[in-house]
Amino acid sequence: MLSLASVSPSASLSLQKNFKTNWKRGTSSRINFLGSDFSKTKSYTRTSMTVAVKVSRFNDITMAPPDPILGVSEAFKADTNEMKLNLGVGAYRTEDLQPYVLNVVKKAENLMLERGENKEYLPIEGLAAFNKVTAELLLGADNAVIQQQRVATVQGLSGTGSLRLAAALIERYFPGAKVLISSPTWGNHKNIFNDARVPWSEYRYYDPKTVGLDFDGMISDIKAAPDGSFVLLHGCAHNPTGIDPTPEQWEKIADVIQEKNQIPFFDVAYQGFASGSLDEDASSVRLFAARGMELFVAQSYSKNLGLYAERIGAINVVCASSDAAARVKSQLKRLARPMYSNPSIHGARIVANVVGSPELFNQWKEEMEMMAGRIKSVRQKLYDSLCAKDKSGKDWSFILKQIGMFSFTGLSKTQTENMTSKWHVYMTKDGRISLAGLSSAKCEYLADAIVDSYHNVK
Ligand code: KET
Repeated sequence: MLSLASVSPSASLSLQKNFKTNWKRGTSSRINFLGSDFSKTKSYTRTSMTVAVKVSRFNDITMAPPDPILGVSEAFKADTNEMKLNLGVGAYRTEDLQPYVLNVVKKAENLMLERGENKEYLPIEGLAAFNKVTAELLLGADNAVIQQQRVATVQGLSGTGSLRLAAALIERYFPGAKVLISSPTWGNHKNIFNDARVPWSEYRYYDPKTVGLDFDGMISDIKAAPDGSFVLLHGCAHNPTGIDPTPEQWEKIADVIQEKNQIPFFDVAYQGFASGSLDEDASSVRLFAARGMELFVAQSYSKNLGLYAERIGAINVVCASSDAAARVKSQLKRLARPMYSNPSIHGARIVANVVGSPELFNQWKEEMEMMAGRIKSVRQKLYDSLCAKDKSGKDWSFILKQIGMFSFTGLSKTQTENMTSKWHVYMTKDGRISLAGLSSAKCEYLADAIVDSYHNVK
């Protein structure tokens, strides 16, 4: 048996080469390396370890780029400048720029501890009490689709996991069907459909000239898409633009989707955060459901209950009959089982306790209004600071028209780079800033950074 430890350095290099080449060709060289059983070599010394590491089977795996949103938080952490500001990820911070755990969440957790609840597996579809209240919160408890048991609700791994599960269902049961997504949209939408191998294309949404909705472009792109396509819509507080259709525009969007026999697919990640009202923010979804349309709705409790790390959300499929809903649910479960088996329980219990108890529910609404209110107040203050500092006559009022957690500043990629390299303001390269990560005290500083980047960087 040949001992690798006895091979000279130059020979070991050529051995590595052979090893790599052979492996690529798919021969059985891993086991019969130069006639010896590599994995069983007894004199496996430090030299042989080095050889083994240098011929990594992962050599062809290239370094992935940082995530455009979550990668910003990583870069922020590494910055030691004391003026640094993280406006990248959409996560609520207090006026002291600290993460915030809602009081109702703490109360719900205390209740759970008092009850001494166990940690048994959940069913594949998740916690029944959660699934009930989440569909009711979205659609309204008295909605006919709920009364008639026409909604298939499955607890998902927050908004992302719920979108991904629905994408898997589309891939399996609507092969070749296209998903239309807004241009621009939340960065992860494209990843989700790409990974699920669901083809997608974009519809016009944002008009940089008016800094508003390109409604005509949106309608004509949806009309031009194949019948039977899925149309991904942000239920409220469109990310990243902060621009939502008006109720009249929603009606027209529904008309076109209905005419084209398309299936609306709502992403509801900010219910309560756009207007401060849970019902108002669900009105787009309810409008479509009231027309008797079949639709998908992915929900997230990351933002409105601050449960980011609990990964709690749901996928709801509103169907034409209770029978269809039962079948869809069974297939969602079938898709979930080999992916992650069943979801986690902690966040589901929190939501079930908060939404299911009138007392906690009312307290939640108050806390949500407080969070939405703080964001509105920094939005106003940022606008005031920009108007005071920028003497060029530029109209910054679009900031006040946008809703939700974000402001879409219109800053270009190079301007956002200046925001970070010179001002230590971390934001996504599409020009989005999360106002939920801004304090009143930092508004002037941010306004200075924006005015400088906007006027002095091309
Ligand atoms: N949809 C939209 C529109 C969205 O902005 C997010 C998160 C999600 C779904 C999913 O969130 P989840 O935590 O999986 O329930 N957006 C923020 C965080 C992220 O990118 O993951 C963001 O845009 O900053």
